[in-house]
Amino acid sequence: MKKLFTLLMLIVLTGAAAVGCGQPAEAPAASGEETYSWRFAHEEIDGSVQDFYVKKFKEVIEEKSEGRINIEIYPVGQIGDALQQAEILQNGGIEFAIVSPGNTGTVVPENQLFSLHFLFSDDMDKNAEIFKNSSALNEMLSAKYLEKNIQVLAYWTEGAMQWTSNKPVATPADWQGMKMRTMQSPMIVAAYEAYGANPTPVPYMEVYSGLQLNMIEGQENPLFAIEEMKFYEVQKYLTLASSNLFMTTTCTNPDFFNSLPADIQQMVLETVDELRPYSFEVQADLNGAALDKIKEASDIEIVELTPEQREAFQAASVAAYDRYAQVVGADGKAILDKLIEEVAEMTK
Ligand code: 6CS
Repeated sequence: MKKLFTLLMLIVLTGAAAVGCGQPAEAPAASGEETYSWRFAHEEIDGSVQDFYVKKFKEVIEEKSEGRINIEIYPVGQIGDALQQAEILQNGGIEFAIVSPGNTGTVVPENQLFSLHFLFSDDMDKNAEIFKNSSALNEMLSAKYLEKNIQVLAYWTEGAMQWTSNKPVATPADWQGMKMRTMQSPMIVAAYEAYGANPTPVPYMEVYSGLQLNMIEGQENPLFAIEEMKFYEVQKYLTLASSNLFMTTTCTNPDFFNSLPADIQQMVLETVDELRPYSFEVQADLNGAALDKIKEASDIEIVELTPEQREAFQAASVAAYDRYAQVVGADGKAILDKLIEEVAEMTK
């Protein structure tokens, strides 16, 4: 059924593109007076980090191009769920999408290194440097995406992951047997199995009802998502774990991108580059405001982990690193090893 939906959307969107895209048949060096109409899909709702990011992309590139480029935005649900959006991007039915590793570990298995806990720095300035300059990400991992017909333009984060649950969680043993909701990448499941939890993937739009009906007892997300999806209404504890980063990527379809004139390609790359600091500001603002909003709106108990408690989780998370190497294989292991080396270098 899901595959059929993706196929139908692809036929509809590809048909629309043929009529409205205004793309030149061959890729000239400069774009002249050509106009462009591109579709940009993301995985979240109005007011979210991705919503802000994509609206900013639209604003910047439409202005840069003096109105010759027009961006049409599709939030989650309009052309399927996050995985279906990624599949439509692969097949050329849309030109751009925000593609999160948490949703696409079955498409690009190597991207599941982002599910590993305590991989990046707690210092977001350092992380900004890593995302921009890491060759493990921008060369090795991006090559894996390209093999699947997805071109990554930027790796970025929507903030640190925090946990909500029905039972207090301050040690790995507290996760024992808990029915934890995760996104669909298999390695996220493995990351929580390393703590003894009983994780199960559930689509984003079904998490609230799953928690409400007690079919699941806990979940991870950045604070802005916990607030805007109102998970705090149906959970008793919020643990400020910052165990890992919610990572995402700005992606394009490579065949489409390569068909663009050089000056238009350059405009896209510049826009993505200009949005790097913006992505960090937006996540900091939304996540910063969310905690106060959650406290005002509920009596959810906030648990702050001590450094020693975080160290205990870090020690337990090592099992998931071993599992990543087994599941993803030698290429994935080489990317992870290189990334660990680069993170150590850039954070010393
Ligand atoms: O937990 C999820 O499934 C989702 N969380 C966020 C913050 N964005 C989209 C994603 O699918």
